[in-house]
Amino acid sequence: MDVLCIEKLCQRSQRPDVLTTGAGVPIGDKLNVMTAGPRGPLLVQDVVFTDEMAHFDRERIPERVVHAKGAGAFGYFEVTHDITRYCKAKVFEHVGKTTPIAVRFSTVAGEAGSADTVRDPRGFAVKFYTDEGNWDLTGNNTPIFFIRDAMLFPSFIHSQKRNPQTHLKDPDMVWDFWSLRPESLHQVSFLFSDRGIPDGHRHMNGYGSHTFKLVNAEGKPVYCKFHYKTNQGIKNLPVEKATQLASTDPDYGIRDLYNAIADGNFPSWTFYIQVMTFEQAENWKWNPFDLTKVWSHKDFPLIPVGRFVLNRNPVNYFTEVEQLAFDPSNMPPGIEPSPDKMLQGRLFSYPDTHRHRLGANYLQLPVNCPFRTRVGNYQRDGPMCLNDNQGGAPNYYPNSFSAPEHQAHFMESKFGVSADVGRYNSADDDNVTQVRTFFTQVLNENERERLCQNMAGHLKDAQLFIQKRMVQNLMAVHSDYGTRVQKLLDKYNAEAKKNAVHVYSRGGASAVAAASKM
Ligand code: HDE
Repeated sequence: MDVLCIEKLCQRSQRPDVLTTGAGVPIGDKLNVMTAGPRGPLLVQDVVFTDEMAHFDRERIPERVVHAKGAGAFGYFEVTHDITRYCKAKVFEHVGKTTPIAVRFSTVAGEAGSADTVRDPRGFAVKFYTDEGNWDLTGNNTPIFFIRDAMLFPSFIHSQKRNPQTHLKDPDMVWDFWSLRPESLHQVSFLFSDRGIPDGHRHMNGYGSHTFKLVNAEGKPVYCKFHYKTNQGIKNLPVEKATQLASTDPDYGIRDLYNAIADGNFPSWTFYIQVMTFEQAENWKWNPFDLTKVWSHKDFPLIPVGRFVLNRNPVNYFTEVEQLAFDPSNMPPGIEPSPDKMLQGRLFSYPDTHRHRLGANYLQLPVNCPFRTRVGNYQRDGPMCLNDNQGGAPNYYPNSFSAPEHQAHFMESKFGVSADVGRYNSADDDNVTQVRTFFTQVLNENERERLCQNMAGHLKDAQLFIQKRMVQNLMAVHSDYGTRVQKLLDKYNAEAKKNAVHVYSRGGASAVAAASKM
């Protein structure tokens, strides 16, 4: 039963202009508390007041541990090209088919009130409400990521957030982690390039980033990557403009998206896949499941699939955006995970965080519920059960009565694994070749110069031994990269010495380390 059934049962006897308590009881006075005499004190029996205040006291739910600041919108996905030879998922069933979607754009490291125009990757998460349940493509605006092993994610995020002692952002922590983990070089280079500060959310591409598996109706699998290219054109903010907007219009990204949709200027993206056969994966020069690597478009050309359009703003931010919960493990038949260690780690993390942030029945919330299909299972009860809890249907399986049965034709594809179980160190899995290509071939000379300036302008605030280690890593990519950044650092360091500038929270991370040795 869909959650809206409860709404349908409502009699709605109250007129819309009548102010009520949360329990629907009409209120006579909502401007003055009930007191003994004009000067007080208050009475406990003022339930109009306590009803209001107790709810207010509970208004905040935990913000997302990452990607806390975001903007959401709704629209549709339309198939423009047939890819049924690769994938049996109904969302790609035939050209012309449309599926409703929800999209949330976000920054990563800042809190819910932080500025939209900071240098940070952008989240680009798409929920497809398909006929076969929800498909969540929870991607970013970059085709790669900082790490390739899920074990490192909490530490990586801690290094980007606040120092545990000073509660300040700490360049020592940021660059200490990055320089100790050179697999981050590719994403760090992308981040400090012009694309590190997109101009709002409409002018950037999105990527599923991971390698996924597509399976066709014959059960034949291929590996795939998802790309969504902006039809508005790529636009980035110059550093000075971004810095200025961070103080004058910190919600620039939300505002830009909301106003464009409100004005009927609906943003859209063209959706592509890249495909790699299992045989190609066996013979590829890199691990095809390494999230710090891209698949060259020359070897694995983009195949057009469709487009998506955002044409509706949220009616209520909290219910439709704050409570919107993406989960990479939501995959309809025909779309499956690859062995990518990062993707596999995410399959656990997202539903886990939603159960904490929104509650065990978060999938019943209207914005999360798979409203294009019917949920039939044996899960029952739990806090805030919003629907009919599947009525009197059997709550155990198997059973001898009329109830949902699993269907063999929806089984995941089989795949072979014969390997020794272990904790495999992937730290040195070629961290430089693709970064070199990015530096020398993807960027032009002006872009290279800005990348070095942006990076040095931030790295200068880390301690010298960390700067040195980072520059060594850049040298391994290309001597020009390392030399340029070092030159800029030399200038900054000389100035800092002259002016005896005590930068940032230096001492924070080291003070914590010192304290732990006491
Ligand atoms: Fe996330 N990430 N992530 N992430 N991520 C979350 O889920 C996590 C990763 C991404 O608009 C959290 O609901 C782990 C890659 C987006 O609501 C959390 C790992 C990519 C969003 C989480 C990653 C992403 C999140 C925090 C490594 C791009 C916002 C709150 C193993 C491909 C979605 C939440 C939205 C949010 C965990 C890495 C994208 C904690 C463990 C790689 C767009 O579950």
